[in-house]
Amino acid sequence: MINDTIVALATPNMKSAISIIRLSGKDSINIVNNFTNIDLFRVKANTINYGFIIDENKVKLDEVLISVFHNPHSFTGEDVVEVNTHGGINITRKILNLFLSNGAIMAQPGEFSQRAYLNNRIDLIEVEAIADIIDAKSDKASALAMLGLSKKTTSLIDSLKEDLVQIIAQVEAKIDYPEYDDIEDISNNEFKDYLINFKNKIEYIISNSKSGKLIKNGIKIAIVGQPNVGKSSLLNAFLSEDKAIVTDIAGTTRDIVEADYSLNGIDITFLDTAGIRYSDDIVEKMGIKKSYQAIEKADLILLLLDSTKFNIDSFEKELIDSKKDNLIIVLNKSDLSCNLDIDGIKISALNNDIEDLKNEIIKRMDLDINIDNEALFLSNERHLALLNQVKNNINDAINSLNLNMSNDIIIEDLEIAYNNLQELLGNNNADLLDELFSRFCLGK
Ligand SMILES: Nc1nc2c(ncn2[C@@H]2O[C@H](COP(=O)(O)OP(=O)(O)OP(=O)(O)O)[C@@H](O)[C@H]2O)c(=O)[nH]1
Ligand SMILES: [Mg+2]
Repeated sequence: MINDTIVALATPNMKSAISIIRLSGKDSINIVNNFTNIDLFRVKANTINYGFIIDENKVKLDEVLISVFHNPHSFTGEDVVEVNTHGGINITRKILNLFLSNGAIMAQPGEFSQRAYLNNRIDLIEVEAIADIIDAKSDKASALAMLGLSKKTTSLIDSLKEDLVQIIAQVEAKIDYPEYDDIEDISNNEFKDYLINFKNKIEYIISNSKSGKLIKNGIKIAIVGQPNVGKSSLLNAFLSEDKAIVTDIAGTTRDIVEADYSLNGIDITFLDTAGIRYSDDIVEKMGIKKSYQAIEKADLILLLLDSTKFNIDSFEKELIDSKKDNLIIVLNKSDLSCNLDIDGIKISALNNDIEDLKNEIIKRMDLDINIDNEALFLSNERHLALLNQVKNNINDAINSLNLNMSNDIIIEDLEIAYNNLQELLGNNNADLLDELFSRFCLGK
């Protein structure tokens, strides 16, 4: 199997309070044991032990804490040693080099997790959950990743596989032992009901996954409109700080002002844009071009209108028509007189009166997501693609059933569906594994 002992920094390569150097592999205890006063072959597993790292010349390099984890009870399933050193860049590198020149080799990014997977300590869903936890930028994104780590996603897939096996077994029994009366025979209609039920479950998960993706990736909201309608004021009202420059001069914002915000635990990136109008000014024109690009890349557009005006512009009309599914019309300056006869959310950015708009965003983007409920979210594109394939496989089976095709053909569709579910948990597709593990940082 895997013979090498790998080593890497498990903490960032920068000055910090402590650094952790992690080794995994059959020589890891031996390698570190040669350079410490602690007898690592005798210490209790999973405990942390005080001592020193001492080099070949008997020079004490650092005062450290060392933990030993015996296979298979470690993250990788191999013998693992973790050395907590002081977090100086030089001393950490020195100790790392000591292990590298005495039997350990440098780990590739993700190699610790890869070994955990290859040693059956974790399945692919957990591998991805670890990457997601590291990447998570909001509370909900972390909670979502934890679902993957707590095996909830794995047990969901397992239960779907079990359902499918039950269905396949019943049909197989019908084909193989038609003469046995005691095998419960299922009618085509019953069979179809099973399949439809199963498909509904898959569709439910797919629809929930929309929320999962939102939680994981966050959303981009572009604030657009004519100059001086209060776009930058609105951005500042959300953030409760003077992030963007606000003046009563039309054309103040020339570039995109980007800011992070959290609404209901969901990560939001606001894009405050240059006011859209006809302009001869080269710089302003470039800014307006960027405003249109922001419109295209946004998940949601807040079209800000000045409610004291009497009518709207043609570009605003076009935007409302072409983007109606992901656009909210916002009537700003509602503290003044409202002359615009158009439906929208009334706010006053100047007075921080924006609660109604926050609620509308939550409603429109379905941000009221409760992670604690039993609904499962698959936020990962790979999972979703496979689940969609499963859905198609089941549809094929239902169609074959409707056409009175033979049970063998139907079973074939169901077996493909089963394999797709299996692939969610991991197969031996080497490209996929390389791609997945390379997303990790060194030492993970
Ligand atoms: N009365 C009132 N004035 C507002 C409100 N929001 C913004 N303003 C004023 O409108 C003017 C323009 O505000 P900005 O936030 O700079 O407008 P903008 O849309 O970013 O403008 P550009 O960057 O030029 O496109 C400023 O004088 C603000 O104080 C509001 O809700 N009520
Ligand atoms: Mg502005």
